[in-house]
Amino acid sequence: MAVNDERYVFIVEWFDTSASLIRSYNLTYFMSDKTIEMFDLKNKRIFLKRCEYPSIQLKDLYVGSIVTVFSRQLKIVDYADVFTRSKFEVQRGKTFGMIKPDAYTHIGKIITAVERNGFVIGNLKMTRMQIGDAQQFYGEHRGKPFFDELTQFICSDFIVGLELIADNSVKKWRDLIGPTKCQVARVEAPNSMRALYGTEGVRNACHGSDAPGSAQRELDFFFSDKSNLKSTAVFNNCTCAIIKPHIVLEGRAGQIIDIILSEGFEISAMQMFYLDRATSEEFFEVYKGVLPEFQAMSEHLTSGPCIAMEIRQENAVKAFRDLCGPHDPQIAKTLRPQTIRAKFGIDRVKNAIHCTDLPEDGILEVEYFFNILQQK
Ligand code: 3AN
Repeated sequence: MAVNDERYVFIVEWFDTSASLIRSYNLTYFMSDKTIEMFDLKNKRIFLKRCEYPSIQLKDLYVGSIVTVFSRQLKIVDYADVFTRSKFEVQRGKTFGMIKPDAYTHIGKIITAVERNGFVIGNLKMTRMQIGDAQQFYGEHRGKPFFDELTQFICSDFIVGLELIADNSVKKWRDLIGPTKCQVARVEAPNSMRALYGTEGVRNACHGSDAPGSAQRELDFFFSDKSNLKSTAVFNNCTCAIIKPHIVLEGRAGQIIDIILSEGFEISAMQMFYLDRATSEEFFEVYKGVLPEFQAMSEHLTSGPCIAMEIRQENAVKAFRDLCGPHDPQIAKTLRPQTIRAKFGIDRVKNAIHCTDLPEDGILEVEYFFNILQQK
C-alpha cells in the first residue's frame, strides 16, 4: 500500500437513544489528508461521506476510545481489518496509573506530567479504598513485610485512578514514575514523579501496573461496571466544576486542577465523563433561556471527555466562581486576568471550566454527576 493511500478502519458503535438500538459502522481514517468516512454496516451504505474532521486525530483512535462525530458518541469496539490491527494493537496500549494519598496536593502536577509526556487519559476517577479493596488490589504482595502498612496507607485518604494510553504505555508510565524507592528515584531519575513528590517506603506518590495483564486487571478493578470503588463526593458545602472537553483534549486539565488545589480549594470528588447530547442538555437545563449559547454549550460538552469535580470550601459557590472569573473569557482577560477563564478560555462556549452559578444549585449540580449519573 503506497504511503499516501494509508487508511485505518475501525468498527464503531453508536447507541441510538431514540430507537434504543446499537448501530454499527466502519470508521475510516485517511492518513494523507486526515479525513474520515463512515459506512453503515447494517444498511451497507455510506453513512458519512469522506470529509475533514479536525477534532479526530490519530492519537484518539484505539479500541475502547470514544470519539464524537457530529454530536454522536462513537465507541471504537474493534479493528475492521488486519492492516489496522497489526498497526495499532502492538503499539498502542493501556496501562493503569494511580496517584496515592500522599500526593493529593500534587494531583494537578502529576496529571500535567502525564499530559506533557504524550499519554491520552482515557478515564479518571477519584475514590477511596476500603481495606478489603486494598487487600484485593495488592493481593500479590500478601505475606510481604510491608503488606499491612501498604494496604492501610492506601486506604488512608483519596486516591486517583487513571487509564493511560500511549505506545508502550506500561513501560512509559513506569519510567515517568521512577524507581519504587524514592531515595533511589532522586538519584537515578530526579525528574520522576516519585523523586519529586514521594517521601519513602509505601509513601511513594504513584503506582503503575507492571505488565499489560496486570494493567487490564487493575483497570477493571477501578473502572469496570462491577467496580466496588465509589466516588468520594459528600454533597455539602460544595460547588460543581467541569473542566471542559477542549481543555482535556488540549492536555491542560492538570494545570487547572493544580490552580484549584494551590488556591486552597478541596477537590473532594473527581471523575471523567463522556456525556451524550441528552445528558448534557439535561445538566444545562437551568441555563436554557438564560444563556444565549445554551445549545452550543451543551454541544461542546459532548465533543470529548470532561472532568467533573466536587469542590469544597466555605461559601464554595461564590468563592469558586471568583477563581473561575467572568463567563466570557474576553471580559475575563480584561477585568480579571488572573482567573482560570482569562488564562485558559477561548470564547463563551469554550471557556475552559463550568462552575455552579447560584449557591442553592451547588449540591444539585454535584448530585447530578456523582449521584444520578452513577446510577445510569
Ligand atoms: P512498584 O510499585 O514500583 O511496582 P512493587 O510492585 O514491588 O513496586 O510494590 C508495590 C508497592 O509496595 C510499592 N509501590 C511500594 O509502595 C510498596 N513497597 C514495595 N517494596 C517496599 C518496601 N521494601 N518497603 C515498603 N514499601 C514497599
